Amino acid sequence: MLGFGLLVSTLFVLACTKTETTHTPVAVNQEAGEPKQVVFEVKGMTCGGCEQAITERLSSLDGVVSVKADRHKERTWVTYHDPTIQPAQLEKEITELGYNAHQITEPGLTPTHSEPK
Ligand SMILES: [Cu+2]
Repeated sequence: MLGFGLLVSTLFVLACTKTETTHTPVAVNQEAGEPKQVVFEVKGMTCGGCEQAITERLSSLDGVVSVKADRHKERTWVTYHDPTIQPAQLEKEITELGYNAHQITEPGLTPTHSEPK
């Protein structure tokens, strides 16, 4: 009993000490990669249902963190975990739903009204 109590308190002290001393901000491997964002130009979305279809389809995929589809801007933004899923597969998924998707490299792009050129 005494030994057990001592052991528990020792562990408790050790745990406290450890929390106090290891306060160095070191990069932690939380997931298998940092979340990245990719933008697709998606043509063919005509209503809110289209946006929802794309959002639901991509959201159901492993490695996808968040999806935002905008039919007016003809864009779909996807936040994903890099090694788990690749932009090429995301593009393929959107295409399989019947839309014309192309990955574009314009980070932070938020056009107001984009007419087809
Ligand atoms: Cu629609």
